[in-house]
Amino acid sequence: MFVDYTNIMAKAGNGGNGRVSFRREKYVQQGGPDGGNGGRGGDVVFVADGRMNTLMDFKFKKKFFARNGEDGGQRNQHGRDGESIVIRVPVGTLIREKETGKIIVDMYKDGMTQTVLRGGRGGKGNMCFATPTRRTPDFATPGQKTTEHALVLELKTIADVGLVGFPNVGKSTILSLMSAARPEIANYHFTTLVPNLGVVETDGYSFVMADIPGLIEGASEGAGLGLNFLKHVERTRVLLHVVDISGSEGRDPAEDFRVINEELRKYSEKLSRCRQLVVCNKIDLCEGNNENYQRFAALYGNDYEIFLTSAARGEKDFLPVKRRIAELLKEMPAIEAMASEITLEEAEIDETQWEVRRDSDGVALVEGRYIENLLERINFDDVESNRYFHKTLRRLGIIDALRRMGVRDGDTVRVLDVEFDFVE
Ligand SMILES: Nc1nc2c(ncn2[C@@H]2O[C@H](COP(=O)(O)OP(=O)(O)OP(=O)(O)O)[C@@H](O)[C@H]2O)c(=O)[nH]1
Ligand SMILES: [Mg+2]
Repeated sequence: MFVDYTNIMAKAGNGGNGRVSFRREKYVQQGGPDGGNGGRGGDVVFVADGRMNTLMDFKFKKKFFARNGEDGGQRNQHGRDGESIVIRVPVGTLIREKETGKIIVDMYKDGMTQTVLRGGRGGKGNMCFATPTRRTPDFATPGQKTTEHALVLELKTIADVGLVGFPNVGKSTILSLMSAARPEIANYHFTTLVPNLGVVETDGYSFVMADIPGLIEGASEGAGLGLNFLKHVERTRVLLHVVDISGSEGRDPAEDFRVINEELRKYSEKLSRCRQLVVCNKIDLCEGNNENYQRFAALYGNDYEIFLTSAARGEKDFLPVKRRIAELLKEMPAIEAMASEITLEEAEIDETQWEVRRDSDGVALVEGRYIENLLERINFDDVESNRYFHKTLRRLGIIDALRRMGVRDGDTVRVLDVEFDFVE
């Protein structure tokens, strides 16, 4: 069973509560406050794992809760942080918020790690609130409580090259000759029922190739296995379109080629515009009669690069195919991640929790709980992160508010302890 779409429930850990406590020692009448802070809750972290190729495991395990932070203790003991939960998914898994369907993150790179839900902050113990004038604070703050989130996991395989074609034309055989993958190969239709991936190496360059179940006419209306699997080659940069040039099953290879392209077009504009190389396979079955091939080449030779191959004769015919693909890929832009459309934040922090003002020196300040929380998540050395930060300021209306306050291009703005130049 192949699973490429499923729901799960995830929850980061609650922050532990801060503690109220006072020192009790022999002979000490009134000890000072010694209530410790609560620990942070664990995060929910996703990792893209190149060895996985299905979301099957998630059919059985649905709940992924990180551990809560411990409450603060007496004698200045801080609560322990809750353990994070790490969820491994296949490369190419999109993680969406179920409620809105929006993409949280595209786990598009092997080894990529992404925190999707942050553990709640620990509360502060009363020892934090002692001041010269307030020696016995009898309060502490609670840990931040987190909520459960319904997430959708959707696998859209990432591969550089996708094999497409009718059933039984030799796609899986070709994958097995070009890579170390060992997909099932057999002389009947729909041998391949799930996408297979293989790493192809040539002259020190390597790329990933995906083999999917065969397509037939009407696939876009659900014939055969339908178009369900095309999403697993939708993100490829090159399609390797395989035809049985011998017509060994009584079909016309030129017509096969047209039909498959028509189905690709019906599925998606993007897929139909994808660079295609054509492999005319099973030439060994033509027994010296090249008529099919000549007709095919006459029809499509101007628009496509065509390779004549026999997978029955081993990998020999596929060495030039490998090399050509590598050449093409080297010149193409890398596969791009799908943009994140939403980040999940714990509800307790409210987007209205910010304010702008000027300090006594006239420097513009941005403050508030939302901003503190935002800053915790920003890495200013990272361009992406920086951009997100500025976008968020704009989205919340902070940029407008600063402008209304008279801040102009180039003025310094201080956000907590970070300073930056205002740009409209
Ligand atoms: N004679 C000959 N047989 C081939 C060649 N390539 C593949 N075959 C045979 O054709 C049959 C189908 O090969 P597969 O690689 O399973 O074909 P597929 O396109 O993956 O088929 P599906 O998974 O059903 O879509 C197998 O019996 C292969 O051994 C070839 O070049 N010449
Ligand atoms: Mg196959």
